[in-house]
Amino acid sequence: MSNVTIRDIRTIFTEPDGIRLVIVKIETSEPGLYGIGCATFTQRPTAVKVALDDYLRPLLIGKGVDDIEDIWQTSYISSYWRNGPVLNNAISGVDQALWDIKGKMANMPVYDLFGGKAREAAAVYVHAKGAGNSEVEDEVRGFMAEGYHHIRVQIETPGGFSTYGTGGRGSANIETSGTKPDEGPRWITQRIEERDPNVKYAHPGGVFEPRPYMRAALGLFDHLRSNIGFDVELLHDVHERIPPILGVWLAKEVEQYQLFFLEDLFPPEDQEYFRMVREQTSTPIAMGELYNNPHEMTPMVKDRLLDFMRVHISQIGGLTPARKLAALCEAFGVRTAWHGPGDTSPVGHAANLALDLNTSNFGIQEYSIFGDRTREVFPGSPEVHDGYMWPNGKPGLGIDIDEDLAAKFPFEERAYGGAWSAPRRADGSVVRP
Ligand code: GCO
Ligand code: MG
Repeated sequence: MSNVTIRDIRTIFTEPDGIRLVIVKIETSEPGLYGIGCATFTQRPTAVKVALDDYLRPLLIGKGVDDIEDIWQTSYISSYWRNGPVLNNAISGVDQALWDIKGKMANMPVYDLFGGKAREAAAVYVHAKGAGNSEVEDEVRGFMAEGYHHIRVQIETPGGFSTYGTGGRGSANIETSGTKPDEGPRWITQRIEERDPNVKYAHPGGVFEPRPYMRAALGLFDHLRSNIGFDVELLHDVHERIPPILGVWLAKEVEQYQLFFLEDLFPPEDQEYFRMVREQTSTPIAMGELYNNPHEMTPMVKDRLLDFMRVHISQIGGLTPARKLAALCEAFGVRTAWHGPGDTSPVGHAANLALDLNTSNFGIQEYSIFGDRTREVFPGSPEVHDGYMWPNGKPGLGIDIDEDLAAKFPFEERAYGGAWSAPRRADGSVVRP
């Protein structure tokens, strides 16, 4: 038992490449000993800071750094009501920072604290996207030439919406991932503009219709398999946007294209539909980034309704709960595929990597290519080459933050406070991600 205590807990905001990142830094009673953790909830960053400054900091200052499990449990119940993404992200920042500290004290990487490596590096997937089949094909070929074996493919939907979400080369395109459609089925563009020429697409998130999207996606898979073949693993993210029964149909239709996985076919609220999918197709299913509590995943795992668990580690409270969720998944043959979009900081990616290396039921690691400035702000950011993310062997999470440089990239002003800008259907109704 060390006598090292938590001296201060600070929240650091930085936006080096157009995505708002939230980092927690725990300074200890030991001069020069500190840890960092990811608490990035890019749509609600200031709420996470309030949760840290006003609630966790007063609770934890002066506590010993050793007992991470007790600190996690104490923090989790300190709000009594079960946590959502804001409180969980706050706890995650503390939790990951404490694992970082413990590794530094033990002079071991976090994956060694967990029991060592089950593999040398973690296979990653990257994001290819485009307005048409050939554009996506070019991106896929480019990534294959760079050594990637797993590539997520998304295509702009005729009539409006880029189904990208975030990702790609440091893309900032989270809040307004829609586009103004210049073409697409006339009944979409025409109907809105004929109804009221002044409307002119008052949908910052774009217009999304299920059938054009599904036709475009199936056409893309057919094009890629016909032109590139089956020696590359293709993934796709439905992003929860289509009516459930169409999701059942789509999961069957894509079976011929042998996807590595089909992600977020349904929103969490409709997860019972996965039972229909499991009875009708062997398309590998990925789900989880929108879950905020590990217990939401339990029914899915125990009934083997998914193949890849896609939880966003900071949304469920950090490495401490994530390790347990990975172990639960192992018992049911479910593999990990931790969420790793542009709105996960390199610290969060380093935390993902610690589990990727240690857990035997690793599946794949999402990697949203860090922008150059982001890499500079976070020395020790995991290196990626030949399609794998590699550890640097340094103690703790093996990464740091250059606070002076981080301060040079303050959060930019955003419309609507940086809210998630959902697409709308042609009739103007909002599409729930
Ligand atoms: C993914 C996710 C992201 C999310 C984004 C939300 O699979 O990477 O769907 O694209 O949309 O993380 O902020
Ligand atoms: Mg997703």
